[in-house]
Amino acid sequence: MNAFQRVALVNVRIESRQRIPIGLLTLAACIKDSAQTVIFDPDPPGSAKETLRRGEDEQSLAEVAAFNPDLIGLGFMTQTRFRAKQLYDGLRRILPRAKIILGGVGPTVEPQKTFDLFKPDALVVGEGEKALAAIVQSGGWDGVPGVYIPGERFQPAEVYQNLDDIPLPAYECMPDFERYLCPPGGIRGKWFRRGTPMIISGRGCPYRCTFCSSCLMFSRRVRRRSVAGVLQEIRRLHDGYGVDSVYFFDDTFNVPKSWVADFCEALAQEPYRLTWGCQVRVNLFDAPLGKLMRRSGCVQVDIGVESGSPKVLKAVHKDETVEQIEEAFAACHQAKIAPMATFLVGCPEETWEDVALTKGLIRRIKPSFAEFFYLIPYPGSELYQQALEHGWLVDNSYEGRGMVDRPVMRINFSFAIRAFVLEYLKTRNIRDAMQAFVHALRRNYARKHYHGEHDKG
Ligand code: B12
Ligand code: SF4
Repeated sequence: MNAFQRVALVNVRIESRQRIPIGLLTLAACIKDSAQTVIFDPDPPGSAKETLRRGEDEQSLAEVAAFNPDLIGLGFMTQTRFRAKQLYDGLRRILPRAKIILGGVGPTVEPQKTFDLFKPDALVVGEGEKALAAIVQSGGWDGVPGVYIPGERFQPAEVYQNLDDIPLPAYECMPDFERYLCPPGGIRGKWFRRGTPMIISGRGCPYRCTFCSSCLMFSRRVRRRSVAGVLQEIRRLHDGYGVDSVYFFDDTFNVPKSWVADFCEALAQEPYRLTWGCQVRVNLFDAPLGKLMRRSGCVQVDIGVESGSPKVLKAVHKDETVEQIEEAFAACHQAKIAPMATFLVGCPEETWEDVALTKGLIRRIKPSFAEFFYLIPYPGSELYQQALEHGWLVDNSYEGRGMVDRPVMRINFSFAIRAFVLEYLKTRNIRDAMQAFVHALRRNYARKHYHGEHDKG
């Protein structure tokens, strides 16, 4: 086969909010010297109405078709798979001669299922830089490590051991990159004239939270970029695009702590002023580090607290204690960094007593912002295996934002099962019964919360 000449990388997004697709930008950087490369980021349909959806997608698809690629790469997560399929079918229809390959977290954690659903020309498991470069240069995928072929022995993708060897994200491959720089940016409570682009300063996490599948992509071994390399990326955003804020989307920015200290020292010496945020683990965060971060421009840290119950923290293998959580939030307040806390509801073994412990913790740690999520067992995570083994899943569709708005696992509350049975007896319809089940969970959750608060007042 000849090398591919024109490559379209297509981002799969279900949120209307645009964040730079750093994975595709990095892939583009690795192939742009071998092939003309353009990244497309179609907006999700704004309305559920079929006609409108088709109309909107036709426009996005026509833009890809106008570029006339001979290779199309689609990247997606489990939760965006349904949207990926819509785009895939459309692209197959309007560009029947183009080859289409799939990659990203979704295909990586469930390669066979994804292959069966899409029937793509090829599917890449794991980090895609080296695999995609080899595919583009050779014009095919035979023998390329990382390419998954059903029934054949899988050879894992080759990865960059030194992340500094990966070229910087190719913003120039996105004709409309400016739209990601639209105010107000991505740090809560702040307004930035030029948005808040995201940076990844390392890959891999040594921890083993049961709800996380990150290690399947990046392994448990931490690889950090050099401080100089990260500063180079920031300088390019600052000097080239006028950016004055960034958000580090690393799984865990403060692993190891010493890297963060070096980074803050170096950033503070830079001629520009940068405002930034990141995600941290509490067991590796303290007041001296917080102050150092604040001095170099950090104004917000996101912390996955998950629960105030030691039992629940243990059940999800968080490897953190309630005391460490309290100390870390105190350190944030002392350093004048706004801590954002996220919590999980519906963890295995969680009871109302555990929820009460979480509420108590929230009152003590006083997060500046807080978000609550139902625990979702993503394929690839240990929790997913547990959920399958115990029959906890009540919704296995993984379709869209809906997944975060309702519990998808059976929670230990028998009233919901009762609602399910009653509805089923009434309608003989599993779907309706399922709906009654989740509504009962939500109603009960709201009721208990309301009464809990009310009783105390
Ligand atoms: C930043 C981020 C977001 C951003 C958006 C990112 C974006 N613009 O793409 C936001 C905040 C919007 C987000 C939202 C969600 N996210 Co998120 N997110 C991340 C995070 C922290 C970093 C992603 C990233 O940029 N990584 C760095 C780049 C280099 O890696 P990458 O994108 O995976 O790309 C590499 C490979 O995947 C591959 N690749 C990717 N695409 C393609 C395409 C081709 C053709 C090929 C060959 C290869 C390839 O090559 C790339 C380079 O090595 C990851 C965790 C993580 N460590 O990755 C979670 C993660 C991807 N998110 C996750 C989840 C669950 C979500 C949500 C569903 C959360 C929710 N419940 O609402 C939503 C989905 C909403 C949506 N997409 O519309 C899960 C996915 C689990 C799963 N099984 O799918 C992850 C893994 C977190 C976790 N630890 O569990 N997320
Ligand atoms: S949730 Fe975060 S800390 Fe836990 S294993 Fe995943 S990446 Fe690591």
